[in-house]
Amino acid sequence: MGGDDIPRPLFEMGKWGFFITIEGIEGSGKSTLAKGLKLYLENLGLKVVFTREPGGSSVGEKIRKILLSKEDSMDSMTEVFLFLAARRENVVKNILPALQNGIVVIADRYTDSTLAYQGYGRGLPIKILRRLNKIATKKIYPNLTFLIDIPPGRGLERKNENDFDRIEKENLDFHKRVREGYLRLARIAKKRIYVIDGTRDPAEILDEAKRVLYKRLVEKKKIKPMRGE
Ligand code: Z5A
Repeated sequence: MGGDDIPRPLFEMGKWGFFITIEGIEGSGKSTLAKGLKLYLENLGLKVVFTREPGGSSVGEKIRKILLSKEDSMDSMTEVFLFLAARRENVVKNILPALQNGIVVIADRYTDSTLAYQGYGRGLPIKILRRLNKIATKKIYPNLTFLIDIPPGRGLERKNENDFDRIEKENLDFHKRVREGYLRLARIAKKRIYVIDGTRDPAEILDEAKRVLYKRLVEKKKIKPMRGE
């Protein structure tokens, strides 16, 4: 039978929400897309929690300052543990409670960032990083991930060189490995990770993401589709 004139949220308290992550290299447009999707979902009548990593919680934001500080160098494994500590706190304090209350969570970066940057970028073993991600997240994985793909030079050009953080300051080869790593992850998790060409206009990127998200929410019975769909 047909639905209503507008898509209707079917989220309920006590039912699992929907978890969206946005990934990509620096300056790829993650925050821009996150803002657009949040507004879109709220206009559909859904409750949305936005979070970012590293950060998202009070402890996480303090860890973020340490991680991105230009002053300190850091052992690669120290870096992993700090990203994971921030993630754990974000899962426990924000992500899990929201999902348990039937809320949509949008995270600007999550587990794939660790695999792409610390795994493919720094060369740490992917298998170990996957295991550590599993522990840090209580096995809370995204329902849908948007990977915004752009060439590394393009992303860095969009930012002011003087503001580059510790990781942005890495050489171009590092950023190329991260991009390739992301694309490899997308080939492995085809169903979850949707790759978007990030070299286009932000409005076009948002439209494509909205179409994909809408379809997925209908499939997962999180919204009742419009009449005739
Ligand atoms: N990191 C890690 O190594 N391991 C981990 O596990 C995690 C993270 C979680 C912090 O990330 C660093 O931590 C990051 C990875 C590492 N390091 N690096 N390098 P972050 O997310 O805080 O910082 P970022 O990756 O550099 O993201 P950003 O600066 O927030 O960029 P963005 O969100 O992708 O882009 P934006 O802010 O939406 O847009 C940037 C600019 O481009 C802005 O002026 C926009 O107006 C413009 N823009 C956006 N879209 C477009 C399009 N389509 N065309 C033209 N211009 C655009």
